[in-house]
Amino acid sequence: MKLLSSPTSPFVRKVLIVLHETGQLDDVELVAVANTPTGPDATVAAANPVGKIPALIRDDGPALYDSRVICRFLDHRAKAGLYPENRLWDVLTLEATADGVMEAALLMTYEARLRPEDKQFPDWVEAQWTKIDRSLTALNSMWMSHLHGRLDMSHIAIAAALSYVDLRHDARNWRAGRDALAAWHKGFSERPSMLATQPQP
Ligand SMILES: N[C@@H](CCC(=O)N[C@@H](CS)C(=O)NCC(=O)O)C(=O)O
Repeated sequence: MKLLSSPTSPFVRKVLIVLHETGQLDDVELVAVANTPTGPDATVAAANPVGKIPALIRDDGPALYDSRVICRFLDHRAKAGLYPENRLWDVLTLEATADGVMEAALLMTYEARLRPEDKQFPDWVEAQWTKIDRSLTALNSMWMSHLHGRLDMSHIAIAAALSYVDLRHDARNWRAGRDALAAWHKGFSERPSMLATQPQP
């Protein structure tokens, strides 16, 4: 299989962490692409009509896309149990929260990097940050016992999201007032799967 990827995409990192954690790294060739909304990559568009990475090109079926679909497919393939039946709705909701954080953080990055300076809209950027802020507060206040439980997909997604906020929006200091989440992230970041997938900007 081929994974259309980029070294700093948090959505790609989710998939890479899953590949490491489930022992499937050797089954996938990474194909690096440069793909943005204003500079789309033709290979990506051919695999995923929505034009986003990650996309997983398989030998025996159509390409899979959206990190949530790919992660679930890889979990199923390895029978890894990252989506445990008895906690499924919590896991999926937390994965959606992590993806929402990544999406808002990525839109902030695009606004600063891709939109001409005279067209940038600070209120809109702040509105994206509000989504992240609220989500991290919810994780810190409601979900720490889940995060300290047995590894599941939500842990991986949340770790990838927090690390992306560190990479692009470090100045926002998300750890302030969120000691529990910060300590969890520090511990999780020491996993071999996290160390091996650190972004190389
Ligand atoms: N919901 C998608 C989001 C993927 C995404 O936004 N990927 C970014 C790179 S980090 C991308 O390819 N953006 C190009 C675009 O928006 O056109 C997923 O989970 O895979």
